[in-house]
Amino acid sequence: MVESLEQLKARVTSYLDTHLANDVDQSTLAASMQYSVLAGGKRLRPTLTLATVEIFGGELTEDVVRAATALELLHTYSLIHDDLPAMDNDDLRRGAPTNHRKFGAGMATLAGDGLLTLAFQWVTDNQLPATMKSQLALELAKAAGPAGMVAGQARDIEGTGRRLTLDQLRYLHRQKTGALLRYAVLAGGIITVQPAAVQRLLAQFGSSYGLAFQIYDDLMDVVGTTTAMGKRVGKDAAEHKNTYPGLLGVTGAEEQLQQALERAKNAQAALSQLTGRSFAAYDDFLAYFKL
Ligand code: GRG
Repeated sequence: MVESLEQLKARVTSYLDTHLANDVDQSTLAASMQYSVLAGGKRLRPTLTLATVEIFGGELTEDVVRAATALELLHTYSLIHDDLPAMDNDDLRRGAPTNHRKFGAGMATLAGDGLLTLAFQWVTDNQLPATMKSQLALELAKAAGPAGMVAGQARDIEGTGRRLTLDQLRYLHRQKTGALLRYAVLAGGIITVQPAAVQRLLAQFGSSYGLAFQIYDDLMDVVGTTTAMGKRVGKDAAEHKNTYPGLLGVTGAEEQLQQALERAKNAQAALSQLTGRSFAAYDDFLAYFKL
């Protein structure tokens, strides 16, 4: 039986609780890394990987959970660095003071560096087959690095104060937020050794889901609350950031969100048809978007 989202999330958090400190050999650095990782968070990315593994009948062994949970380390690094004074200069994340507000910018930078590096350690330091581990590491590097999330962040910084076109903004969002979510779904296909056609559809689902996720985040910055989001809202417009509502208005952004969700649902349906399996578990992830 496929576990519920809550059960999968609990597995991820419990793995982080038990294992994170073991691999850090400096007490303040360990505290700083643990502070942000264990502050909360939806654990959406590793949960997507584990749900995908289960859909294909894979077993959630300790090695699979370790490799999947690595993505939460990497995601948390991106949040810590994004919040730094030299980037977004945010004070609140996951409902708590940001890492640099608590530990200072130097230690926060190192906590991010540590989490990014440790993510690749967890992907490769396990008993999964060597070819699987190298595939996961390659795809994760492509998603997180200068062809993916880091490039998206660079576009974001450079585009601030300039009006991007919708195509440019979509590309930025796909890189900055979409790439890691695409990897999260694809990783489940790599772990269960799916054929190329299935992996392509998984990537399509993840990519469309990721774009929807960022459009929704843009929308929540306009219509959401600080309490619900666990971070300050209303900052994007004040800082002349490029966002979907900024470019298209709230209604236009909602339409684009619906289109991205349609593409995700089409990929979900195509996956069911191609594999003969139920992808109903993805409905729980799609339920995140409430308008
Ligand atoms: C610093 C290289 C570098 C990249 C940062 C992802 C990112 C790039 C910045 C985060 C900016 C941001 C808040 C984007 C909105 C979408 C997003 C990634 C939200 C945070 O993810 P959630 O909602 O957070 O999954 P939790 O706390 O639940 O894990």
